[in-house]
Amino acid sequence: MMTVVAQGTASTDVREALAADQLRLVFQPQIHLATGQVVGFEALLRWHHPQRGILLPREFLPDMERSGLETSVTRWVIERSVLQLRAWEDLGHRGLQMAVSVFADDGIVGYLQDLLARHEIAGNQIELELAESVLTDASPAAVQALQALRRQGVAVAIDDFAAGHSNLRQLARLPLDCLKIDLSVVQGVVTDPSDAMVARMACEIARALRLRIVVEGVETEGQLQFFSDLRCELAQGFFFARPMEAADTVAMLAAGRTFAQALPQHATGERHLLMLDDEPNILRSLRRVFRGQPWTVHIANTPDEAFELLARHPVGVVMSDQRMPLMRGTDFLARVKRLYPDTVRIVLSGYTELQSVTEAINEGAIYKFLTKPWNDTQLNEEIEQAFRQFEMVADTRRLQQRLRETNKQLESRLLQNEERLQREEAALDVTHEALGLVPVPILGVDANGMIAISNAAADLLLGDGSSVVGEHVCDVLPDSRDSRLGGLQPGTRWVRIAGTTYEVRCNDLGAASRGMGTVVTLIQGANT
Ligand code: G
Ligand code: MN
Repeated sequence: MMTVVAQGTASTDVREALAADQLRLVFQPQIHLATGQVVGFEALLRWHHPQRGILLPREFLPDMERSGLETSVTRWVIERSVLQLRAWEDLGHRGLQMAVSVFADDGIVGYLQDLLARHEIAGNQIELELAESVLTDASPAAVQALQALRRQGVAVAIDDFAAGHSNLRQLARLPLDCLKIDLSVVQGVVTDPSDAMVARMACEIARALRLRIVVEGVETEGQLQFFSDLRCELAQGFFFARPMEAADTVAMLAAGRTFAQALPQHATGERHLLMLDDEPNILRSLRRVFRGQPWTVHIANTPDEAFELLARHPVGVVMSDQRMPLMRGTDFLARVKRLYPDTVRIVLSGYTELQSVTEAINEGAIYKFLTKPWNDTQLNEEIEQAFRQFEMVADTRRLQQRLRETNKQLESRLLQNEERLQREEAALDVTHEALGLVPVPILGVDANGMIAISNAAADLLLGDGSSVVGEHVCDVLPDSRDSRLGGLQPGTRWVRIAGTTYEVRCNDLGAASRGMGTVVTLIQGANT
């Protein structure tokens, strides 16, 4: 039977895409932020539709789900990914990882395991990315399937984190290795204080759950700096590279696997001043004023430009015009305060509307309100003072941080000491008890001849059963046959007690311990 497709209508049946071999994978590199190394790629699915052009997954996902083809497509993606890893290996690019978004939640375990074995790819070269909803709705069987894969080294990532519907209770129980922060959050971090806060919280959650963080959709150096500062492990996005065809990945890998030169480098102790004004000639003349000053000047014409610069450089002082078409200076600075609370913020304006100035000052958003036209020398002095203010706060913060660290170290050392004391106390108790059980009378005598320790046998023999601790050794031991015992010189002598002769052995302590004094042992002897 022939299917008649009306002219102009385009099929959205993914079955056809599979049958006519119209699906393709493109690959976006993932970069290790500490080193700039390309550690692997995310495989992204595209449908080369004969009429509609290249379609993104989100454009055909609903159709795919409706026709129940998630499993077939997921298998196709997994197979192509493993084959691509094999191709890279064969070209000498070893140990690369492939992140694969999967739609189906189970049933792929055996399939993947078989592919890995057949193409000799290690489990730890595959990372499965699952949407939050897929993971949190996962059946116990699906969770077990994931665990089986993880035992083989396959990593499991939660995709688009912080923009879905996170069930934190459940998230904490899932078998996960990695958390991908959603692109929409990433793109807001340098301009939107609430996105910045969400990103920080997502990182905290990942740390608490011991998950690696992958930042996706990094487009600017500022965004990258933000996440580097948070010590995120991996990043991907247009800033580094767009998703590319397999052939282009090979060219890129052959040229070297590093993006180190693209990573931001921060030197501390430098002074950075940011100025925002909608009038380019004001910015130009301010630049002239600051020529020769020991600070780097960054200029921005719009708030967005300013936020990007703020994210890229360790700016200490921010100076803004008040009346601008996109945003009032005081509103801009209020936002800067929420993103970078330690910056020192100044308004430079020819326009002094009392209300906005008062508000900004009362909210703590600004440090000084300066007026145009300005006096060059005075302005330079104001900026110098502002930097000193910034550095003072930074120093205080550093000191507080160091204090907190020192306190933490002290606390742990105290804890260690306490544990050691407890152990020693326990050991001492045992020694005491053991001494008590020895059937030979033993005394511990201090340097003055006072008895400090006695065991049960000694008490029985010398004190009629009651403790002789505190007595003088000469009062409880009769004189020896040949000399008084008082001196307790090391050596052996003999005494008679209740008709029995005892050999008195005196040993000075301190050879093998920090003990002081003498141990006196009475050994029943035949010598008379
Ligand atoms: O499903 P997932 O969240 O992995 O989809 C990522 C999508 O985002 C891909 O289609 C990819 O092409 C796209 N993408 C990757 N990097 C960037 C980026 O830096 N900016 C934008 N806007 N999109 C990106
Ligand atoms: Mn994603």
